[in-house]
Amino acid sequence: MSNDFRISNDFLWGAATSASQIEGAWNEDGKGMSIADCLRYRPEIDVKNYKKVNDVDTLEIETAIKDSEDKNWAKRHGVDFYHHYKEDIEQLANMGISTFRFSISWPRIFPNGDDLEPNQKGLEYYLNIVKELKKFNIEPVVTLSHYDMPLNLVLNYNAWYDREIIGFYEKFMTTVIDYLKKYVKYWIPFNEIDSIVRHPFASAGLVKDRFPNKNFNEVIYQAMHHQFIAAAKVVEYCHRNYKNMSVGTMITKTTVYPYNSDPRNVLKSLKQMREVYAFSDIQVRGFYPDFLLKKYEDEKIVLSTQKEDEKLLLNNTADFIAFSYYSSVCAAEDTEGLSVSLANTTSGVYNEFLPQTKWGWQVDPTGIRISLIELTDRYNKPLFIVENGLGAEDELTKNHNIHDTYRIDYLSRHIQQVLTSVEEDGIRLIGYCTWGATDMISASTNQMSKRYGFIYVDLDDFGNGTYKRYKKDSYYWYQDLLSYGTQIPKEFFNE
Ligand code: BGP
Repeated sequence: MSNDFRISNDFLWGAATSASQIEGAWNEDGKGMSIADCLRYRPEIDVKNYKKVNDVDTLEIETAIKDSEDKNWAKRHGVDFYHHYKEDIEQLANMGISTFRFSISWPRIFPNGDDLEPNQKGLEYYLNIVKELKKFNIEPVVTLSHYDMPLNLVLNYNAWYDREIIGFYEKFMTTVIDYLKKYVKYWIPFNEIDSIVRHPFASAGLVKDRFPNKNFNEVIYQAMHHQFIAAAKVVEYCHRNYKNMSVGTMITKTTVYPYNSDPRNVLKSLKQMREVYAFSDIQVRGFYPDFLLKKYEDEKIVLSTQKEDEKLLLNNTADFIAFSYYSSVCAAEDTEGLSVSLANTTSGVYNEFLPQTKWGWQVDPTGIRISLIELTDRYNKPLFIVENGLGAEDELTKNHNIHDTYRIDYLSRHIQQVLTSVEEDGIRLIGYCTWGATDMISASTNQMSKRYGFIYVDLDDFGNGTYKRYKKDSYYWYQDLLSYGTQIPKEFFNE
C-alpha cells in the first residue's frame, strides 16, 4: 500500500456556495425579489428548530415585501459577493482550488420569473463570474436553482405546484446555459431536490396557508414531480445541444445507522434512507420506484401527470450524482427515551459514539465513506461531493487571525476518508467541494455566526460589520493540501 493517496489529474478540488447565501445586492441591477429575501434570522427561535425558521406564511411574506431594509433579512445582503467576487475568486485561486460551485439567482435573470425577456445585467454578472474563474483555470459547477426562486411565482402562481412553472424554469435554464455555454460544463438543476419534503417553502415556494383545502403532502409531491420534469428537461437540453455538458442530480446524503442490532432498528434505518433514495432513484434510473408509488397509494396521494412525463424521465437520467454530506444519524423503531440528532435538515437518534456540534449535527468522517459506497453500489455512476463542511462560531482575534483548528480537524478527517474510499472502494469521484468558500449566511438558520468558510467575513447575525475578509488557519491548511496535486502524502492527515 502506497504512502501517498493518488488522484487523477482531472480531479476537481473546490469550494461551494449559493447565490442567496453569498451575493447580497438583493434588489440591484434589475434583480427581482426571491423567496430567500423573505427569510430572516430569528434569534427567538432555537437554531435547531430550522423548520420553524423556514416555515414562512403569507403574513411573513407580506411583512418582508413591506420592509425595504436588508439588515434583518440576512439573505438580502449575504456577504456582498456581488461586489467582492473578483477579490474572493482571486483569494480562492491563490488557495489552489480547481473548481468553484455557485448558483444562479433565478430572479436576477428573470426578475418575476414569467418575464418575456431576461435581465441583461444579470446575465452579464454571471458571465463575469465564469470569465474570472477561467482566468485562474477554475472549473465552474453551476446550480440552477438553490432555494431562491422568484417570489412573484409564489404570489401570482402556486410556485412549483403549478405546472406552468416548468415552462418558466425551462426558459430560465436555456437562457443561462446558452449564455454560459463556452465556460460551464457541469450543471445541477436543483440543490438537494429531496429537501422539498423538509422545507417546502425554501425549496419550492410552497406556502401552506395558500392551499387551505388540500392535503399539503400531496401539494409537496406534486411540486416535486414538476421539479423532476424540469430537471429532466435540463438533461434533455444539454444532451441535445451541448455534447460536452454533464447534468447531475443532487441530494442531501445523510448516512443512517440502526441504533443497535435489533432487526427492527435495521429495518427502520433502511426505510429512512429509502426516503432520500426515492428522489435520486427517479433521476438516476428514470422512473418512480414502486415503494414510492405504494406510499402515494397508502396516503391517497394522486399526482396529476402528463403522458409525455414517463418517457421524458426515462430518457433523460442524470449523468452524475452530486450530494451534500455533513453528518450521520441513527434510526430506531422505538425512540422513547432516546435523544435526537440533527443532520442538516434531517433528523434521527443521537449516536453515543460521535461528537455533536452546537447545531446538533454529529461529526462522522467514516459516514462520508459509507455514503460513497452506498451510492456507488446503488447507482454505479460517477459521484461528486459538492458540499461537506463544519458550521461553527469562529473567533476573530485582535490581529485578525482565526484559529479554526476544529474545522481543519473536520475537513482533514473527512477528506482522508474520501481519498481512502477512492483508493480502496472502487468509487468514481469527479471531485470534492467543501461547503463554504468565504463565510456566508446559513441556509437553515439565516445566521452569519454559523460560519463555514476558509475566509472569515466581518459581519454579524444582524447585518452589522465591515464585510472585510480575513484568511483563517483552514485557508492555509487547504492550500497545503491542494499544493500536493495528484500525490498526497498520507501522513499529511495525521499532522
Ligand atoms: C445544505 C445547503 C447549503 C448549506 C448547507 C449548510 O443543505 O445545500 O445551502 O446551507 O446545507 O447548512 P446550513 O447553512 O443550514 O448550516
